Order: sequence, then C-alpha cells, then structure tokens
Amino acid sequence: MSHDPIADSVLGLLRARDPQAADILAHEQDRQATTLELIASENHVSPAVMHAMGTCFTNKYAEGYPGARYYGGCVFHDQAEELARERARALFGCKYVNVQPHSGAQANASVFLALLKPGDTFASLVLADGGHLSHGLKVNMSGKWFNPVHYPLHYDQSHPQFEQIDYDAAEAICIEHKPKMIMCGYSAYPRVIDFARFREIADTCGAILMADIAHIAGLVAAGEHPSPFPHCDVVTTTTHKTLRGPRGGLIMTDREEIAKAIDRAVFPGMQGGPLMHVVFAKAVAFGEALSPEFKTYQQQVVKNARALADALAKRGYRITSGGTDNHLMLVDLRTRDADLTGADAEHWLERAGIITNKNGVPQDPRPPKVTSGLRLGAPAVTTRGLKEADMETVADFIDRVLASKGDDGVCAQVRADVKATCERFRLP
Ligand code: DSN
Repeated sequence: MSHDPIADSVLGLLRARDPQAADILAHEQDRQATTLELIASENHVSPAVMHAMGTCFTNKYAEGYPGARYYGGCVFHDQAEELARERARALFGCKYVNVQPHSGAQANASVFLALLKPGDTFASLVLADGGHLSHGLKVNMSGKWFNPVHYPLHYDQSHPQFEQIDYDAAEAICIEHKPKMIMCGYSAYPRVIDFARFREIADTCGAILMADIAHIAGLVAAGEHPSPFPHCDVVTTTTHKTLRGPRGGLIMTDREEIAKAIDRAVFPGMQGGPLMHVVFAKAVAFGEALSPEFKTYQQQVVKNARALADALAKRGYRITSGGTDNHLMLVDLRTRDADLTGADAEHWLERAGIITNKNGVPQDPRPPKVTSGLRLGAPAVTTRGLKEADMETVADFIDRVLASKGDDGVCAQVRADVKATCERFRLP
C-alpha cells in the first residue's frame, strides 16, 4: 500500500478486474517507492498531476484547437486547453504556446516542419557532447531529411571554459555554413546557456534561433536559469523533467507568424488528436509551477545538484566542466577507476536501488552503449525532500557500490540503506 488512496484504489480495481496488469503496476509502484531516482530527466509528479492524467478527458477526440475543433462535445476540452495555454504563457512569459505535442521529440519535429524545408542546414551542439537525438542524429528525421552542422565545446583542458560551449567556434561555424536555424538547449549540459550570445550569432548569419529547454524548463520557469525569451524565436520543452508535469511537449514563441506555422505543423502536420487527458494534466502541473513552493523546490534542486557534484568530486570522481550550474552533472568515472565504464556503473547501481543512466563524457573514446560517464540529476530526489546533507549520503552509496565493483554483498547492504532512506523520504 502507498499513502496515495487514489493509486491504491486503482490498484484495487485492477486486482479485481485484471490481476496480471495489477501485478505489473504493483511492482512498478514498489520500484519507484524504494529506489533513489537520479536520472536527470525524470521526476515524481504530485498526486494531483498523476490523477489528472487518469480522467475522462482520455475518452475524447479534440482534433483542432480551442474554438475550432473537428468534433462536437469539446466545450470542456477547450476550457482545459485554454487553461494550460494561459498558465504556460504566464509561467514562461511568452505570447503564444502550443500545448499539444505528445513529447519533446514531436515538439522539435514540429518546429522543423513549420520553419525548415527538407535539405535545409541547421546548427546544433556536437551530439555526443550533450545534444539530443532530435537535434540531428543521422537515424532521426532531423538528421535524415535536414543537414545538421555541429558546434563544439571547448576541448582544451587549459581553457577556463573547458567542456563548456565554445561560442566563438559556434559563430564561426554558423558564418561558414549559414544555417537556417540554430538550436541551443541540451540533454547533458551542466552549465548556464548564454541565450543572448546565441541571439548575436543568429543575427550575424540571419538564422532562426530555437531553444530546446526540455531539461531546464523548471529552472527557467522558477527564474533559476536565464530565460530563452526574448532572445529565441521559438522554444520547445518537455513537461515532465524539471517542470514536474505529465509526460509531454510544449512549443512557445513571441512571434505571431511562427505561432501560426507551429499550430499548423503540430496539427494536422505532425499529429492527429491531442492527448487531452495529458493536456488537462499539463494545466494542473503549470498551476503548481506558478506557486511559490515551486520556486523553492527549483532552488533546492540546484543546491542539491551542486552538493552531489561536490561530494562525488571529493571521492575522486571528475565532474565534467568542473561542476554544475543546473540540475545535472556528468561524472567522468575514469578518474576513480580507469577501467570503470558507465554501463557497469549503471548496472551495479541499479542492483543497489540507485537509478542512473550511462552517458558519454565530452570526447568520450568509449561507444554510447558503454561510455565513461554517468549523468546524474537532482530533480526526483529533491521532490522526495532530500537536502544538501543527504547528497553526501547518496554520494557515499554510489562510491561504496562502484569501489566494490558491484560486489553482491556491498550492493545488498547499500540496497538496504537506500530502502531505509526511501522510507524517510517518501514519494509525494
Ligand atoms: N531522453 C531524454 C533525456 O533523458 O535527457 C531527452 O529527451
């Protein structure tokens, strides 16, 4: 049993109607309740957001937009979507939003459909050094049908911004290739993004400037990371990472002509019927994000990420770029043990109840399925209520497991300690 009576009643209903599905759900509930989630892109939503998703809004087609639907019976769907739009505009301080993208990748694909033609050149960060597959991976639509050019980090160890974005190199690449669009915003970049500098670069080469703030959206909404507005022409995000909403996407802009093109690209260009139960839950999550508690939460996320990075650095792990300004860090495992790989670390830590993902470090010589690094983030453990001092404990758990090379006995001891920690810091 959890302490969420609605979740318990759903499980009870399933136990009576579909025991096979009930077993799977019970195991996943238990897994989330008894493990520490350090994947930087994951979080635990509030019961209000969770259960707003499991409502009768799932029963309805609402293709189109508020006031202009292709189905009858959409009065309350219009109200739900308007509420989500209004709250998102207030949260990010922008003029237009589209709340229908099913995911961040769909949001990004919709931007390509709206603003570029197949074959157009766009610029994004070297993907292996922190980018996202929808920013030009060869096997993704963005890399198959468009022409990505990539800008680098500083790779010279003696540079004061080692492993941070090399804005001058980005400018030179954009002047040389004249991309139609420049993408900034990343999946594994621990530092502040200088949107104003990217605006200068975009103006130098006449490019559209797009930010994908999927990772940092909660920080941006709470004022804990500079806003992409007014610098960026179009901004995409997911709603489920630091923003702590339901799993989905969002597109924002201040420019009316871009807003119109985006609306046409999302529907009917990219998607059919919106997931209105998710749109409804987005409205609920944006309402939560407008509260003062959300700002305090984001401040704690940043403090916890720094504390965890410092605690790991003290134990001999190199934190890429020398630290973190946001909710995540990339841990270079090789300084603790030259043979340690991200794949082994992820596997051993999971056995001890600590959930992470292997991740390449900048210029990683190992392939993506092995890697030399771990990406760790503080959003989910901060939601549970852990504070800076607890990050020492978490770093200690991690180091015990990795120093033992995943020894069965050590993993079992740490698993018990993690469970006890999870008992003290319960899920929302
Ligand atoms: N897959 C997500 C992440 O983990 O960062 C990005 O969309």
